[in-house]
Amino acid sequence: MTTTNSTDQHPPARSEFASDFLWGCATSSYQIEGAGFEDGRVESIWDRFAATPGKVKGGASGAVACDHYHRWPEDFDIGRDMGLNAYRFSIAWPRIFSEIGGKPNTKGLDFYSRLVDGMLERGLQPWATLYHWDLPQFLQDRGGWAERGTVDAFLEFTDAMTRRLGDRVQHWITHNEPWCTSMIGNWEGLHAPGFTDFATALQVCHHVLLSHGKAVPLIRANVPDAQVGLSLSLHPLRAASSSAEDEAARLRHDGLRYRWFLDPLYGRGYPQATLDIIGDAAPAIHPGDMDAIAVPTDFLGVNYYFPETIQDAPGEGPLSVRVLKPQDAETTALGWEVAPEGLAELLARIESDYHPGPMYITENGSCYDDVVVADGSVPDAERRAYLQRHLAALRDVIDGGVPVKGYFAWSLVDNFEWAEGYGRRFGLVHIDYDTQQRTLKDSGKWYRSFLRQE
Ligand code: IFM
Repeated sequence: MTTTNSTDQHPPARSEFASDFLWGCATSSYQIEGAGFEDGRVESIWDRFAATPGKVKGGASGAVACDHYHRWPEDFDIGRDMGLNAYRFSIAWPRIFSEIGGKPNTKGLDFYSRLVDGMLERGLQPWATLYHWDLPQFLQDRGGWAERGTVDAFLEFTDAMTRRLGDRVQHWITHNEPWCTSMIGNWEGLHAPGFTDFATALQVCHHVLLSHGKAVPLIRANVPDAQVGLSLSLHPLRAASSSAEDEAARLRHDGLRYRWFLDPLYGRGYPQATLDIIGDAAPAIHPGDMDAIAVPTDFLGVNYYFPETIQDAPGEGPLSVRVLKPQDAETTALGWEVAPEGLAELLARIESDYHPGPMYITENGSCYDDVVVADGSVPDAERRAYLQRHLAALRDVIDGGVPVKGYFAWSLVDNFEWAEGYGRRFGLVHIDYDTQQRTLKDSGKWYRSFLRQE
């Protein structure tokens, strides 16, 4: 297998990808839906976190967001007109269950049923994500993902959703970015529920992976011809220098950031070198858990944004590593390095390490400070270039033999960017949060002309 670096020389064309390649955009419930407490939706951990002073920039929350709950027909029309043939969305668990052991909320089920019909009517293949971070607060109140019982609650939720939508939705993603659920939310404390305890984060991570493993057979039982996987956020990792210390630091970080997820999913258990480092912080694992986690899946979802550079930092955190900010590199408005070749490098590595079968880019995108200018357009040339260059890198790595079958741009619309609030825009469509007006950005126009081969 070879990867080339023609990314910047040879712009991508749709005709260079397989005719059945999936072209989508991705979103998530809390980030776009709004309708915070409508039709029986209960509080999520993100409502609670956002209401806690100092946690989210500008005191923002997802209570209104893009009002997608009411405006989805307009959003799906935009997606159809862009030429998408797939759409990735997530389901808000707090719309479906309001108490432990309760009955699923009919209004919540009906909403997602209408949403799926709306996608199908517009030629958008629905890709449903079951968990994109909006855990019901009542489950957090009894320990959240750190509690093993939340795995059972997730299976109840999975059962309700797959029974209701499984006649029309074949593609299911159990979890979006378990790293963020566990580590950012429970170790770094930057996301809900906002804890800063490493051992808790590792226990959360184990339960999230376990819930994935146990959900897969359930989804298969409820959904004819189900295609099931999960989406990991991954980075190619670079050592800060050629010193032995930095290379060793890179390997330690790799053990937690990459192999901690992929090794168990592909039947190798948690990496022993990482277990040796984390010692007593290791999660409680019951007999059979690792076999459950290693259940075969139909695809792997890869979310790629940027590479990470790792430096040896004795005594810093449990791993003695520091993730450096990019130096002298092109970055987005969030300070994330722009590195299309990193996408190719990452995919080639996953393929060679695990042979996971079909892979889908379930998120890739960039944040810039977009404005609507006098003529009503949104000239986001940097995002357009980001998209073009990443698609060129994707084409090259596929040509080199890596089986990627689809691409979902993050995101269809600007949205609630978690702790960053609404100041950070990732959409191909601009949202004016005062008027809820949607405006296709230049990047979205480019994606449209690419997809329609104009
Ligand atoms: O907005 C997020 C998304 O919810 C998960 N992946 C990364 C995106 C950009 O930060």
